[in-house]
Amino acid sequence: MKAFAAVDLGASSGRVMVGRVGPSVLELTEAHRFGNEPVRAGGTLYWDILRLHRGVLEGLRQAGPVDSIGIDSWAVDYGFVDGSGALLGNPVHYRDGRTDGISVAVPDDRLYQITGLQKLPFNTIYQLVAARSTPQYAAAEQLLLIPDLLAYWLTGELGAEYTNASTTQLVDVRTRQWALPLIEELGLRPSLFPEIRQPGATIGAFGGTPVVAVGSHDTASAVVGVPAAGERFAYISCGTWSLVGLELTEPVLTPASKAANFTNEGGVDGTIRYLRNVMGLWPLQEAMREWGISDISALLRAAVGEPALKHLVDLDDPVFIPPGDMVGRLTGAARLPADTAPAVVTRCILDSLALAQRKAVEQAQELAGRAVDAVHIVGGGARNALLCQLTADACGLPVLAGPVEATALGNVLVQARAAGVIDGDLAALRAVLRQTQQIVRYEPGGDPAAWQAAAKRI
Ligand code: LRH
Repeated sequence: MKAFAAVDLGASSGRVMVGRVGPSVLELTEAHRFGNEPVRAGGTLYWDILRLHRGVLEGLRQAGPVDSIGIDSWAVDYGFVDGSGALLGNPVHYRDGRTDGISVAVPDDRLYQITGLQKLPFNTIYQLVAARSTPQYAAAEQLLLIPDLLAYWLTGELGAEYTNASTTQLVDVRTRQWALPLIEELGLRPSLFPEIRQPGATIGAFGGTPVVAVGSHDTASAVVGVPAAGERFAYISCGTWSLVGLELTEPVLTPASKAANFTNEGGVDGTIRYLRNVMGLWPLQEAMREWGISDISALLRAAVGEPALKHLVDLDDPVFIPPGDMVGRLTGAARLPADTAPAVVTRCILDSLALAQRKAVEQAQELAGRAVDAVHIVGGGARNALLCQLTADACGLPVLAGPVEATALGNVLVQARAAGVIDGDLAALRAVLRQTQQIVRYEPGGDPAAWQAAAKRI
């Protein structure tokens, strides 16, 4: 048996998990959990990066001796370091408004052909164009994405892990390297971008323990953690976001794929994560914060009793991206009074989310030319029985829910393979998940015609 520390940073909390792996064994325990609260200062929304670093150090201390350490976090955000390796300023949160209205000189079609990425206003490319004329940018030597920055602080080694680098919209989807001509064309300095490393590579050491690159984009690790057999499956990595799509071997770069805003993110083992960002549980999390409700179980029990598909909103609308007054935006979009009961708003969010997930599952199959037999839901959303059942009903497909900790498990599995404890491809890693993790099956039910009609309303 070997033990691996998985540092997993999410939008609202960070955790250090310890995964113990041996023949037919995969167990996860939480060593330490710490808050991740963005801070607004001088009108900008920042991540509290030093608090996160401290949480990582404390978590690794509590984890005790391990055979290696792997780090994953949300995508697209970065810090700059100068020539002496000092961090220049605090990393800015992707939900900050600095990219509002930012456009780049390269036409969208060409950007899609080069990078395969969906257009999201907060992609690193737009953040960099917004930052290009600042003194901080002028002083920067290297750009480090969040997991790479934390790994740098642990090991002193600079680099860019591939799966997360792919989310910047500055990596060539074919060569899997930085798209240097594009970077130059945008007036950005190619020297800012460190060498790309692949999941499984050793980055360096922290106090004698190897730090290993994993799928450092949390969604890449979550997709490794999908316990699917075969390839006829769709996945939904459901947390703050719902990342809905397929695992492919080649990107889909057709005009229809671009029009549907599907992305071709880089996955572990050279796979393509062909998916779309659906708004996920963020609107509900924000609404609960505003209502001062922390007990989601009671809220969901009340929402189950509300009439189905009565109030719907288009969760693909970017109006829901920034924080603040979520209830106002939701009730406004659903044409409900601002003081509508939380159970009604919750039902509206979950019906709308199930519908948005259905649309993405259908479009992914059509655009990639691959039919699926089941939808896997992993991440925190797998715990939400109402959402899982609604998704099964909306898609007309069985939903296989779990593991909740797919991201940390995917992180651990890649480390375990690098350490030689497990052998084989992603299918082999997933077979270990099926043997060891609890998965709940939801059969499709409900009224297909009602979902069909609802899909036309938004
Ligand atoms: C989920 C996630 C997602 C990105 C977003 C910025 O945590 O990494 O895949 O699009 O955060």
